[in-house]
Amino acid sequence: MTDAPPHTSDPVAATAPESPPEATAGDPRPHPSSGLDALAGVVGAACALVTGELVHAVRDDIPSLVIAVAEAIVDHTPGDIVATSIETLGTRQKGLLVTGIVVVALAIGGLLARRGRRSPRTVLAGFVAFGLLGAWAAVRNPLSPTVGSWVSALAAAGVGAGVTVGLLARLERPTRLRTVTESPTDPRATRRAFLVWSGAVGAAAVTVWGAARRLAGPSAAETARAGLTLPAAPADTAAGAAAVPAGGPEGAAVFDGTLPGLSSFVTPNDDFYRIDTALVVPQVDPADWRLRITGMVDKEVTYTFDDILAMDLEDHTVTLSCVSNEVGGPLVGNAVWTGVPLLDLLGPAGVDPAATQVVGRSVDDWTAGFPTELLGDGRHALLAVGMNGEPLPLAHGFPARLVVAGLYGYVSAVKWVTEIHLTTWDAFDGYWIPRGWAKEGPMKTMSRIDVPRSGARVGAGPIGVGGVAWAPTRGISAVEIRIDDGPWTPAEIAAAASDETWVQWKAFPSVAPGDHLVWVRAVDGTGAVQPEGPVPPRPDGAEGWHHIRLTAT
Ligand SMILES: Nc1nc2c(c(=O)[nH]1)N[C@H]1C(S)=C(S)[C@@H](COP(=O)(O)O)O[C@H]1N2
Ligand SMILES: [Mo]
Repeated sequence: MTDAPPHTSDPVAATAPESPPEATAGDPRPHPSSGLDALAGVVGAACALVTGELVHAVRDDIPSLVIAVAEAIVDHTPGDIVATSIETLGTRQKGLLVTGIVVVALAIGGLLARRGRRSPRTVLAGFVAFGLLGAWAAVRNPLSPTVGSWVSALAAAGVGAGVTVGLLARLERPTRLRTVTESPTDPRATRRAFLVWSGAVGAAAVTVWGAARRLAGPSAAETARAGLTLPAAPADTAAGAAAVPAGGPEGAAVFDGTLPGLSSFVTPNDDFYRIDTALVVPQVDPADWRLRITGMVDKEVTYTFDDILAMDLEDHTVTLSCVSNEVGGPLVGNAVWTGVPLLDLLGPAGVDPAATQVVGRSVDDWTAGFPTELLGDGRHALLAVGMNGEPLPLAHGFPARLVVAGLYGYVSAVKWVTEIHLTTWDAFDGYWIPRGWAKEGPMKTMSRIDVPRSGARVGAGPIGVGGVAWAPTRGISAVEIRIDDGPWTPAEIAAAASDETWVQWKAFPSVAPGDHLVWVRAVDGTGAVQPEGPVPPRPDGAEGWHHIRLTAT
């Protein structure tokens, strides 16, 4: 088109044959770019981020810079602003955070390039600042090697600055990439060459990124887990234990399969809720894993994973719930945990009787603490290595985690645990405490309707209603349902395996045609009726009677 002779019928070419399309009248020699220099920085920043990913793919203990920055943001976000949203960060929100960081990084690259058009030093300084931030974020992670993190971050900064400066130079320099009719200094030719270069480098970055992701392969932790068979724990290992052979706990007539939509007694691992602050699941190779018992003890003791497997393992069914679970919410599950009682691990260390708090710390430096006295009250408190007959899934704490019956996860259930620290109640606050959550986290009595789903249409007459109810470690003595403002009537409850697990319940009330609300409430083992609430999850757990809406026709 630009080669078209002046007599062409193309009106644009005829009137402004030498002007780039966006040039305005009276701008005889437009600057070859305005937005274009920003593109150099965007591509440069992309190359910097990809460098970080590539290093991470080759050495998986050196964190991805994007993930490291995201984790730093999560940790430094003031608890009273977004505490709940962080604790309940789903995979989607984690993805959004990472995407946000990438977009901001690319935008900053663009701004840097615009500023640094005439001064490569500004670009370099900007990228170095970027690199320092990345390095700081990466070395914060106790799992990552300091030197490696620094090298990765500075390499990324160097690549980013180099690419940006190199591309900017394409905008200034006469080009050889031109068509015959263009002069070497023709701004259009320069611009075209710049775009070609930027596109090529950008595409290369994306390709390398894809390759880096494939290069990563399974981690040492995944490989180790796949090759691991847990020694079998003897069935029903302790008084009151709920060992669950296939089909259900001994003596417990579970309602599995009797009412479609009802939660199974044991929650399959793949369906078990997951909550943690980790943006990528920590990959802990059991060969390198250690559990240290520290603090107010006669002597520090360190266990290897093999030490743990050689001890007497026990199976206990324990219901775990997140303090952030709303009334009727999904952040609760029931699993058979295989592990070693905490008391067995603490014994050889000799706990100072003045210690009043047990603090668990994870490889990613997350902490939770609970009163030492709970270890002696008969509840099961385990270092768990197995979940429902398998090694712990990576997302649920492989190779080992804590499980303490009757406590919300945020004060007890440390995943990827690596240290148990004995201290006093006042000397230390776990991760969520300064972020606005209660220091003590006993689980409240709660019940949930699983079926029918709220909004369901059912036939008038008798209908099946069912769900689960839990109050570890008090147990559930009754579950009652109510239609609209009618009387509370008892539901059938499955025989409880122990007071530490949820129970399934079901009822077959008759409903008249029309819209109805169905309510549930539980009575715990002490006879206390579940409070009506409603109380929000923060600071110490939701309260309230769950209800659903249905239409009978
Ligand atoms: N290392 C680590 N452990 C953690 C957390 C965490 O953020 N990091 N979150 C806790 C919280 S708030 C809950 S509710 C439980 C959830 O355990 P799950 O993901 O296996 O269901 O893990 C606990 N253990
Ligand atoms: Mo939680």
